[in-house]
Amino acid sequence: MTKETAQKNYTASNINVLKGLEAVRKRPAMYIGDISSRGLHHLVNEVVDNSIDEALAGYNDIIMVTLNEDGSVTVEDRGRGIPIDIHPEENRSALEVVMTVLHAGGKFDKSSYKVSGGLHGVGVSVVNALSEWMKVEVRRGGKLYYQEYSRGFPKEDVKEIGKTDKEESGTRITFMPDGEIFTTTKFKFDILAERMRELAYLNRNVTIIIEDKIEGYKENFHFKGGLIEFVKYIDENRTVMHKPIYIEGEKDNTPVEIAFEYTNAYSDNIFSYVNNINTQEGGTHLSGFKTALTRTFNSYAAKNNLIKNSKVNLTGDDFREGLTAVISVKVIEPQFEGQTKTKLGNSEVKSTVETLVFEKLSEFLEENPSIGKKIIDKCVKAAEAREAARKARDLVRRKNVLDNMHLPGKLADCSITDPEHTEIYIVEGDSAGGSAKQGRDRRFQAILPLKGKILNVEKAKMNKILENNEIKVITSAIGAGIGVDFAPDKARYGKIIIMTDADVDGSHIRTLILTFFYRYMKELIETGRVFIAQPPLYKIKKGREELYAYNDDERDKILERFRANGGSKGKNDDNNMPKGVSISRYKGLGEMNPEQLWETTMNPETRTVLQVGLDSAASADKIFETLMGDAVEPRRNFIEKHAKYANLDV
Ligand code: 0RA
Repeated sequence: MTKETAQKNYTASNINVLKGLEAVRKRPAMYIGDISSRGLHHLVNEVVDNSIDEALAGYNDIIMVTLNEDGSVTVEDRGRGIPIDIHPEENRSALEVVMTVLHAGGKFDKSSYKVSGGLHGVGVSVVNALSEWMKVEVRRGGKLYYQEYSRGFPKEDVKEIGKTDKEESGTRITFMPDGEIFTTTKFKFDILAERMRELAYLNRNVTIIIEDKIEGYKENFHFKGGLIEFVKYIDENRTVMHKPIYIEGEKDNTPVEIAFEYTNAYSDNIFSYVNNINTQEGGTHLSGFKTALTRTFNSYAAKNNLIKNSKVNLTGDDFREGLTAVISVKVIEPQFEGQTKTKLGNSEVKSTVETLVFEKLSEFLEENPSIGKKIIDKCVKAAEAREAARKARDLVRRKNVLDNMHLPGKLADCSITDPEHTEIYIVEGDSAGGSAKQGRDRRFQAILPLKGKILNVEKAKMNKILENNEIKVITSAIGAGIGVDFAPDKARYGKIIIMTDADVDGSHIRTLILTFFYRYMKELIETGRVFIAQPPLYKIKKGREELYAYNDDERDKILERFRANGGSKGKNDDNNMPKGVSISRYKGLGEMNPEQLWETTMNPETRTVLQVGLDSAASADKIFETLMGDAVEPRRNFIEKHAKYANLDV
């Protein structure tokens, strides 16, 4: 841009752009959730969502995501290409408007899109504002256009830089995340691939290719079977009872797609999506599906005399035991509600889904009577087991074990009772439990030491689960019931913090506890109340100065500093004494005295705790099933791939 044109173009709209981009850089978390790894990966999803929108509009069938060698990312599609003509109100290329104006997102012409995805839906301009640089290439009408930006500002006007095939169109966006904004700028292939796989299942016409040029990974996701393949993938390690049932249709302008099947599992696994967004808190589409399922199976069973011998009534829960389902709806103007804004509120969608499922499922059952009978038989068994579990639970309740009037003896409770302000540490072992009890702030911190391992709930029935002592203790300490009875509002603590040793046993115990929470107190995880304590791995001492390191990198940095100050030159080996510097490695929590434990791991002012979240509910389910379920081979593979403690334990 010459100085003259720059001045001429510097109008009110430019000032607004400036303010917009500034706002994004000032408060990035408001636009992308946070500035950690999660927010970083969100940038890619945001750009990909635009290419998915092009696909939903019917103009695109391929998306390529590339992690480049220099740390930047390229997202490329074969859509129509972002329009380049002059935008009448803004007086500059529409491309520049899309890339630099907040909420322009490309959707200024609402008629060109039916629905659009993206949780935050903030648009590509936000990604641009948070990138050190961004480059965009557009192929349209036989020409190739280009523009480049620096932290959201165009470096030059959009220019034509070449010709292309007339038939060719599309958009290619490359960006370098800004190190001034993010705590990390390193993309992880696995995290991105997980979402790309999910998107490919949800949009069966799209092929998504993701490549990591640094690590040399490449995946090509294309699932002709869409949701049918998705449920098969989710149940890969489960024993299924029949081929998936598939329902597809459109009513009141709302496309609905559902696939489901029954397995021999005890819990249900229902994943619901609105405009490709995982609605973790469910909503009207999910309740429509559940209602239809109960209604259809009840009337089918009655009509075909399949429950006349059953002594118990079938409830909605019975029709969902062992159910794996994926529900995907596209809603033009979705209203999101709930704690995490992932609950669909549009009331009309309930009857849309309900009517459609009732119609199509009835039809399916008429045509597949043997599957129908199998499912009903299973549901009857579920009802009988539920009845038996209820009796077991009543028995336990009568003995007051799950009653919070009788808190477990091992629990050292806190004095404050308002869950807003309280937290409970679930601690591995009595000796660490002892240190934690002495070190804590007893006003708001409760300590519950566990003895050894809790039961693997992935492999046990409800009545066995209720007999397990550690599970009883955890359940009564939290005081909000368990499973279908779980009432999150009754939880006695606002934060549940799992504190285990940094070794193989510790990580196993942690996984067992998390599996239990995920299956039987899921809302705790969904509402972000479960945390993992981060005890230090090393204590480094020099003279009177004592420092803690939480990983090897930190340890090396501290040693480096001591060395620079003290002129000593030693190695980082355990128990090495380089001139007055000593390192001790904590092998377990029990090695720390109460003061150290408080200082390093429990003091809210100084500690770090990891919040347990569900990035993708489907992948969380898969991980727990892989780690805790029946199949051995996939577990071994998973552990080999993700093993962290392999060299810590020798
Ligand atoms: C605005 C309008 C149109 C398409 C797009 C934006 C668009 C944006 C992105 C972002 C990544 N890939 C994209 N592809 C398209 C409609 C164009 C028309 O009507 O021709």
